[in-house]
Amino acid sequence: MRVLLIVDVQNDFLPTGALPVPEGDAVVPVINQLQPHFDLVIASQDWHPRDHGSFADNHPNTEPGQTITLDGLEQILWPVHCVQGTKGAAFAPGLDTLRIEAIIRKGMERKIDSYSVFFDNDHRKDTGLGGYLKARGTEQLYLCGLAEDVCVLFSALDARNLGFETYLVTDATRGVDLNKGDIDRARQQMHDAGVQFVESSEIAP
Ligand code: VGL
Ligand code: ZN
Repeated sequence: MRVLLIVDVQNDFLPTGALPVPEGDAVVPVINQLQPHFDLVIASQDWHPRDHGSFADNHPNTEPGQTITLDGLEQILWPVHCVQGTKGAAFAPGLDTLRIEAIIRKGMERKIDSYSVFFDNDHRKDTGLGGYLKARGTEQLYLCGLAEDVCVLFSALDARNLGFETYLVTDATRGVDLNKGDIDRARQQMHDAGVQFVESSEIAP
């Protein structure tokens, strides 16, 4: 059973969005081409309440990019993004959603962020995705989407910890690179954790 997990391909992560990922829109046609080659397609959405603690706007005298302590945990502050029900939180235009069998929404708890699609950033709460994927007989898990050095990274690391044979589709993801080198460091971390790298042409020739 080969599964594709499409991470956070949402308007706010496109180059014109609130938290722009450079070339983020380039992943859409690649992901559409990939989908028919999988037994199961799952997607996630970053889905924050407007008063979410990861928004700089919700803390006086702060700017996006700054780090604060949120409920005892280090938290990078971001621009307001992916607010529940807004256009920014919707899937990117052109993303083929018909084959998506389950959608996991995350980041709904005000006092904790959730980069990984499996757990929040302190592993307090399980989204259930790991159990779902195991129940569905997942053998190989392929990740794609946005952002490579944030939500894709943490999802891939958790996937390895949960024992999945994990792949990153390298041309179906893009990173923010908030601090220069973040994307390279993310790749290194994934490599060290046993994530394998593939190109879409190896899956969908
Ligand atoms: C993400 C920053 C904040 C992501 C979500 O989807 O990579 N990045 N929230
Ligand atoms: Zn977010």
